[in-house]
Amino acid sequence: MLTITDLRGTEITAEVLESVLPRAEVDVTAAVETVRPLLERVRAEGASAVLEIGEGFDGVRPALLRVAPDKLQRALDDLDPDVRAALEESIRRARLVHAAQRPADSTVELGEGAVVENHWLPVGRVGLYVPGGRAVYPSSVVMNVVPAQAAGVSSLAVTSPPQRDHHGDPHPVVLAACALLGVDEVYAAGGAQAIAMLAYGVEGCPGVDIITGPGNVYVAAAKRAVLGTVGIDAEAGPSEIAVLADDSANPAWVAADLISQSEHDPMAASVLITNSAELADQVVAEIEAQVPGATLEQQIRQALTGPQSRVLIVDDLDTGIAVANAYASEHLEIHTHDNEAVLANISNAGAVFVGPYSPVPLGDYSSGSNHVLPTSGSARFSSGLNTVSFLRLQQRIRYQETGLKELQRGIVALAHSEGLHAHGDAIDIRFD
Ligand code: HSO
Ligand code: ZN
Repeated sequence: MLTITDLRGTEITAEVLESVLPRAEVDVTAAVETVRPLLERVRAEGASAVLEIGEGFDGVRPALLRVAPDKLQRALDDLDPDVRAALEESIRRARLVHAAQRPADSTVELGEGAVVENHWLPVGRVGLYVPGGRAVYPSSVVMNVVPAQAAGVSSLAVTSPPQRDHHGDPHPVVLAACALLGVDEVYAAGGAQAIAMLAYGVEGCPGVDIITGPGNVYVAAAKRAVLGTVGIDAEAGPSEIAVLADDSANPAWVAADLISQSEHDPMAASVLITNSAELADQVVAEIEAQVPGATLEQQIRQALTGPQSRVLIVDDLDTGIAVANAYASEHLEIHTHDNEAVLANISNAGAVFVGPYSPVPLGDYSSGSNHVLPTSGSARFSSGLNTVSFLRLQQRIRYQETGLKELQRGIVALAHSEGLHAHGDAIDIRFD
C-alpha cells in the first residue's frame, strides 16, 4: 500500500521532490471567516456565549464553565494505575529536559559604564487548548504544560470540549493529566469559542498572553484570528515521519514506525528514504503484513496510500540526506551503518530519532523531548514547543555618564543622517 518511487539516476530538485512528495494542505483561511462571528460574539457577550455556542456544537452544556477542582482529583483517583505511573515518568523526564532549555541571563560589558543585560522573563498567563474529539491525548497535555511550567509561567488555564458521555465535563483522562501536572484551572469549553474565551477573557477566566495546543481546523482558524491579541504556537499540520535508512536497518521495525504515525490522521505522511532497493521492498512487504487487523486499519491504509506517503529509493546516503533536509519532516528517524555521520549532516527536522532504539513513539510519550513539533516543512525555520516558547527576552540597558559620553558624537551623527535631530538633541542635552 506504500508506493515505491525509484529516484536513482534522477537529479532531485525542489520541483521533483514536490511532485513525488506533495504535502497535505488544510485550508485554514476559509475557516477564519466562519469563526469570526463566533469570536466577536464571545468578545461581546462573554461566558454565556461560550456556553451557548458550545451547546450548539457539542450537544451538551456543562453546569459550570470552570471544572470544579474536586473533579480533577476524582479523575486522577480513577485513572488506571499503569497509565498514571507512565504519565508520571513522562512528566519527570520532560521536566528534566525542559528545565535544561532555560537560557541563562547574560550581562555584556561594552565599555566603561556601558552594560547591556539579556534577561529572560516568562509570559504571565498561558491558555492550553486540548482537543476532545477523535483524539484525546493526555500526552499532549504534558507536552504543552511542562514547557510553560519550566519557563516559570505562573498562571495556566486548560480548556477542553465538554463531553456528552461525561455530563459536560472534559474527558476524564484530560482532567487526570491536569491534576498530575498541578494544573487546577480547567474549563469545559472547546472550538473557536474556547479560543475566544482565552484570548479576550470572560467572567471567571481572565485573558491569557499565549495560547498553545492542537485542534481542528476551526480551532486553528480561531487561533490565527486572535494572533496579535495574544501569541500562539505554530499551526500543526498532519503528522509526518521520515525514515532515512540503509541496508543495516531492520525492515520490520522501520515498517512499524512508519505505520505508527499514519494512525494519527488519514492525511499523515509516512516516508522512507533509502539507498537500498532491497530494504525498500522488505519494508513494503512488512507493511502489507503488519497493517491488516490494526485497530485503526482504515485510517492507516488511507494515510499510507495517500500521495503524501512514499518510499523513495535514492542513489546514495548523501542524496538521502539532501532529500531529508529538503523535505524537513516533523520527525526523522536514522537507521544506518553510521548514524552519527548522517546526523552531523541533518539540518532540517523537527526532531531527530537516532538509531533503532529511538523510535518516534518513544518521543511521542516518554523520552523527555517534546512531541509538539514543526510540520509541513516549517522545521526549516521553526522549533518544536519548548521552554523558550513561553519566555520573552527583555534587554536591560544600563549606561552611565562615561559610557554615553563615549558614544555621543556617533549617535548624533547617525541621528542627523536619518534627519532625526530631536534624537541627537536628547543625547546632547545631557552634556551641554
Ligand atoms: N506523534 C504526534 C503526537 C502524539 N502521538 C500524541 C501520540 N500521541 C505528533 O505528531
Ligand atoms: Zn504520535
